[in-house]
Amino acid sequence: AHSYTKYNTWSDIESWMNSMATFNSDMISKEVIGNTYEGRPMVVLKIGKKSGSTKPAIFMDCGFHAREWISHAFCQWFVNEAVTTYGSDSQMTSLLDKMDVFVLPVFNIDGYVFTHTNNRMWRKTRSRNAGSSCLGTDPNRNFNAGWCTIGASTNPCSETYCGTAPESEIESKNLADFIRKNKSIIKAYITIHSYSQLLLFPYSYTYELAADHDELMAVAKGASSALRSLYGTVYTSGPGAPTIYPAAGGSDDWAYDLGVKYSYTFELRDEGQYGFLLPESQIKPTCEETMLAVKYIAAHVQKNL
Ligand code: 0X9
Ligand code: ZN
Ligand code: ZN
Repeated sequence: AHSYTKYNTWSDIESWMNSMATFNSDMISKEVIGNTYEGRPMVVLKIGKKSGSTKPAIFMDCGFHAREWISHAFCQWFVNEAVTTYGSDSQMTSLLDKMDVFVLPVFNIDGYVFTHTNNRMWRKTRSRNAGSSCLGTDPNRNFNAGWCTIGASTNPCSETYCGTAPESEIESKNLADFIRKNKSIIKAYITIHSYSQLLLFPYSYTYELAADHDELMAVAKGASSALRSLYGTVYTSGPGAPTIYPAAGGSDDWAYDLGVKYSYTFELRDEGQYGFLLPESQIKPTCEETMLAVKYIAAHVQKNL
């Protein structure tokens, strides 16, 4: 059964999405943006007060990398917080009155299923690679942003294999198509990973500073201090290349170069004590503190519409 303080299976997340959409039909609608390699539906939940006209939106995804289970947990937490605090929390109410939030709770569904059934430490997708017995591509090396020029591998057996071309993975193509289609309304792109306690923004494919560097840094620092205010968890903010490592083909850089100015990658708890195996007892505190950072970014985006 589904629980916000557990790491849920794909099947429990799928039923949860259906019941969330059914029981909150005034706030949530479901859209399948395509299927994964193994044929599972990639569901986006659109959360917001229904309005007559098209609203500006924030896009957030979780579960790019299969083993980063706290990421998947956060998207579920966010959706629940949105619907349960709408009407009582003034910031959430204003946000969902004026904007929509698109949430893709699990991007790499095939990989996530594999981490439950076969290998808890799987990272990549599960697609076949021609001429190799190794499976999968790193979806965060598969976007059209300096694709495969740095911090990525052309070896299908590598954990950072960039694929045969940008968007060679159907999951990347489905996401990129959805964002391109909604480009005029999407004002922010947030992608949730773990671990290392970082709040990253472009660029990762180059050491050059983004045109909006100063604003992106100021918002990241504000979001990090909001996060820290709850339990003292310390985050480092900065552009990807110098802050974590240079790595091309990421969805954050791609979204930014497409024109989505507020593009952020979260690396959630912890700093390596448990790493990807973060205990379930840390789901609640991690999600509560991360909510403050995401809401900080959202408030800034909303203020600058
Ligand atoms: O390497 C990644 O894809 C991310 N770190 S993780 O440990 N979750 O794998 C960092 C992504 C930063 N952004 C880009 N490289 N574009
Ligand atoms: Zn990751
Ligand atoms: Zn809460």
